[in-house]
Amino acid sequence: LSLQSDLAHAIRSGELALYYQPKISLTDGSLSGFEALLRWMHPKRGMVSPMQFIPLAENTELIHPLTRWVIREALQHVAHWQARGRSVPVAVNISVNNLHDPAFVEDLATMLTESRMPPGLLELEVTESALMNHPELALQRLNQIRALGVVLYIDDFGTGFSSLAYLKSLPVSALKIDRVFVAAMTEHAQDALIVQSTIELAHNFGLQVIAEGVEDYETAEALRRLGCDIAQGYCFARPMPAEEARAWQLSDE
Ligand code: G
Ligand code: G
Ligand code: MN
Ligand code: NA
Repeated sequence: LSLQSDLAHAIRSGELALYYQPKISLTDGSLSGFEALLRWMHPKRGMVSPMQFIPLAENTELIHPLTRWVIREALQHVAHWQARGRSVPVAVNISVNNLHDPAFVEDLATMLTESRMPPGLLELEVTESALMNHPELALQRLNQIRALGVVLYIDDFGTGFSSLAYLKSLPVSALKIDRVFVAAMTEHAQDALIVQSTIELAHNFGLQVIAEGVEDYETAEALRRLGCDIAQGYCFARPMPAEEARAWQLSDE
């Protein structure tokens, strides 16, 4: 009856799906990859948001099989697209519990080997607050993951409390600016300044910047002028099923 016991069943019974949201290069408008976002088609409740069930999974051991399912599924889509001539990186969100799991890195290596995909086509997003929960362990795990060739991003950047010294030590390729700042940047000068300083900070550290939650062209254009590298949001496309994501790739060629 509970959502929690339903979730254990959902992982085995095909009720879960990954939706893909395009990430667009602000330099030339090309497709730079997708973020995979988990969806649960519950037989009775309809679509349940990950905001409801990820916390449930995190409070139980379910987050471990769940994240592994997501990574395998994403790698299968990457392989499917590559067989059709297109190498598209996919970013998967992982949770703080995955970083604390001693078996995670080894299992990740196994999943990559089994997929036969270049590890650089898999990107993992870790929120800034997840890192700060246990900074030294997180750093150690991120180094191990990076050594596999997987690309790392800090998600929801600007809402956690990482120090510059810590940030400098992380083996990440990009910062994703949290959408609360992006959404408000054309209306509020302070948010625009936060976005601008984040872009400068990231570039000074040799990192790329991805803006999320870009809902209109005015914001996309403001971000482009500030030198933001990549944007993602409803202005370009909503998260979509894998087959539609394939059609999107074709329209970009
Ligand atoms: O698409 P959106 O509303 O649905 O996602 C809501 C939240 O759920 C976001 O914070 C997103 O990062 C998170 N989320 C989406 N898919 C996954 C996933 O596969 N794993 C984890 N850990 N979080 C996810
Ligand atoms: O927390 P994370 O950044 O992983 O999650 C991304 C979340 O943002 C998902 O819930 C996704 O569906 C949502 N999202 C993607 N584009 C937009 C947008 O343009 N506006 C808003 N409000 N949400 C978005
Ligand atoms: Mn994310
Ligand atoms: Na985010």
